[in-house]
Amino acid sequence: MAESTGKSVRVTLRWVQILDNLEPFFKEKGEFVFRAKVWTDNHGGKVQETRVPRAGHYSISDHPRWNKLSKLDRVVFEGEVTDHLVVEFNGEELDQFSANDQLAPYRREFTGPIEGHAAVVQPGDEASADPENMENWRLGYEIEVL
Ligand SMILES: [Ca+2]
Ligand SMILES: [Ca+2]
Ligand SMILES: [Ca+2]
Repeated sequence: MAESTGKSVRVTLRWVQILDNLEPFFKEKGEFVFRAKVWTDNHGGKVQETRVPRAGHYSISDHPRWNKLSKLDRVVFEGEVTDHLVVEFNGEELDQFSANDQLAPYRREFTGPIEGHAAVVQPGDEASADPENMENWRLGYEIEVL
C-alpha cells in the first residue's frame, strides 16, 4: 500500500548559547563545532547530517554578554515528513593537547502529525525542565512545514 503523501519540512538551526566553554578558567573562549543529525522514518526514511560551521570552528566565550551565536540560520534538514522526526545536536569543544570536550548531547523526538510541531523550538517555552536548556549550552531551532 502506498503511504499518503507527507509534508515538506525544513529544520533550521537558529542559535546556540554556551554556558560553559569547557576550558580552564584563564581561557576566555572555547573552540566549538556542532553536528546536527535529523531524521525521519517516514516515506522510506531520510537522515541528514550537518556540520556547523562547514569548516573550521567557532570561538565562543561563556561570558553571559558574548556567549550567544544568533542568526546561525543553517538548514539542517529538508524532507518529506508525516508523523516522525528526530532532532539531534552534538557540540564538541576542540582541544589541542588533550581529548576534545563534549557538550551535553541533545535529542528530541517528535511524533504525531508534523504540522502540530511547526514552531521555533527553544528554551523558556515549556513549563518545567526545558530540553533546549541544558547544563552547559542552549539552542533554538525552527521546524517549518512548507
Ligand atoms: Ca577544553
Ligand atoms: Ca579548546
Ligand atoms: Ca523548549
